[in-house]
Amino acid sequence: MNDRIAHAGLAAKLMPAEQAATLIEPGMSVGMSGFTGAGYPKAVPLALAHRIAAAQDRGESFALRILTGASTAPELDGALARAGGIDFRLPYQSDPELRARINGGQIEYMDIHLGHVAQYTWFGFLGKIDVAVIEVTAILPDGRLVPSTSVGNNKTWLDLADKVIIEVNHRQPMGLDGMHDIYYGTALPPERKPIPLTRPGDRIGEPYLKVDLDKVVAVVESDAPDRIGRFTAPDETSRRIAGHLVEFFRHEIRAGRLGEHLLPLQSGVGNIANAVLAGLHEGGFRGLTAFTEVIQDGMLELIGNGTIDMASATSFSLSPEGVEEFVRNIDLYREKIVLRPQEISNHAELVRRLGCIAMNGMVEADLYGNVNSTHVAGTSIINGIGGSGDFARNGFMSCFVTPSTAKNGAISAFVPMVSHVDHTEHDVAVLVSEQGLADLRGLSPKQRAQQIIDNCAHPDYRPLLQDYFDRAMRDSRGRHTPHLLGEALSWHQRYLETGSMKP
Ligand code: 0RQ
Repeated sequence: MNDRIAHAGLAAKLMPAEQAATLIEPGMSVGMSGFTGAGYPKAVPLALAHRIAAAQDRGESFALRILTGASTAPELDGALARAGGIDFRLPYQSDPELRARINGGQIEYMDIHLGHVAQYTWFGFLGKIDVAVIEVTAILPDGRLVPSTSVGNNKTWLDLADKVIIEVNHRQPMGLDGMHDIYYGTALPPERKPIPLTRPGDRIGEPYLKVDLDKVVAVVESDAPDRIGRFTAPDETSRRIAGHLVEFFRHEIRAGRLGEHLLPLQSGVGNIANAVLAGLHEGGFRGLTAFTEVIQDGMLELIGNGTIDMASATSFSLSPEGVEEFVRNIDLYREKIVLRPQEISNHAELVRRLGCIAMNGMVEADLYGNVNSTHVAGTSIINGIGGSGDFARNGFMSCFVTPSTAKNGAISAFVPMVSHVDHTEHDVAVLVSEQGLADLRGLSPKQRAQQIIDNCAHPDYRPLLQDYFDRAMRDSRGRHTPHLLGEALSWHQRYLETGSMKP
């Protein structure tokens, strides 16, 4: 026994990762911890990848269904994908090896709202969970688990899996103890009750995860950091996007639709989301709250400098510098951060009740405000919808941000028709690029189109979009949402054929 594994029965199940990996058989469904590169198991998946590679060298097929909270890291998604060990994966992912195999057609990938994963599993829509592999910070004397840097779907995997493997990561700071709030009150319809949370900082559950000790088949120790890359410093484009959004919030305060503390913020992943947060501090906002999924460096900074008073999330996604800062001031952050299961952090009921301001990145939007967050040219996935849909559909106001062009201007982020739809025109309130902001609330499709062309499109593409819109207004059979169907996706086709959307 050691101070991180304080339960005698579980300490007796301590074994090397290689031995634990032998408990996972081909064809199993494995629920793993991990969300945006934080709190994923680091030892067992690597050992499993070796086991799978060895089996395949012997000519035996060995692939698994891998379910997580969200994206993990090279030691999990990367290693298992490279070994050919994944045949089905859900939900959000961002590993290049895994992405290549999904887009190559070797892995079936289900892109699902992050807030739906737990209930889909409880409903039985995803089949049986054979094994849970969960990273924790420590095991208490009574067998309860101190969660790690993400909560994600861990409660669901622990509750539903037949067998449980626990990875105790000595690298995770013990100061995490007390930061989590695990709600055990969810039930299946028709027995569901209101979730008693009315403020982002409310604690409605308990700090620890519970596990049926008889199901635990192995305890493994690890000592490795979460692996998250560095964010690029905000550039001129992202600063301008942030500036437009901050100016818009001020306008909304003047119009009496927002108070000076705004409403709980949700902020997506990526460099632009990070820059928008920095813009809020520079814009002089104070006393804000966040009800979001991920705490990135930008959010941590806002908590540290007093811009944000309280943040609720399900995970961290911090650069190495962010981790240093977090560990240095963990006692402060524990007072101001609550980490919850993702079924709660992303719950439609709570997002609607709190009135979240959703701010997410996107790939492209079309003239009418439909948003594609996930696909390049309609067929290749980037990361997945993540939680953007949970917040966009249910929030007080749904904002999507993007540079007006991608790939050095060869791609316009504003196109006649999106090549894939994640968020329909009905769920999108505000679009922002470095060119400006289109407030789509209360507008008809044609009114929205003119706002998007005038305010968001890049000047290189603005005349092309206007020309398409004018001709669609003239020649389209229906004039409610005018389109030239034979031409609507021609920009994407041109990009595939010539490398540019420009004619
Ligand atoms: O690719 O790195 O190869 O150049 O997409 O784009 O501009 O760096 O922006 O980091 O904010 O990511 C939509 C992917 C934007 C992200 C997306 C290419 C571009 C680049 C990244 P390169 P940027 P960001 C909460 C919310 C869905 C999930 C979500 C995302 C790469 O925001 O995954 O919102 N969102 N979750 O070149 C072709 C276009 C493109 C394009 C950008 N129009 N066509 N490629 N790119 N626009 C968090 C969670 O749920 C966990």
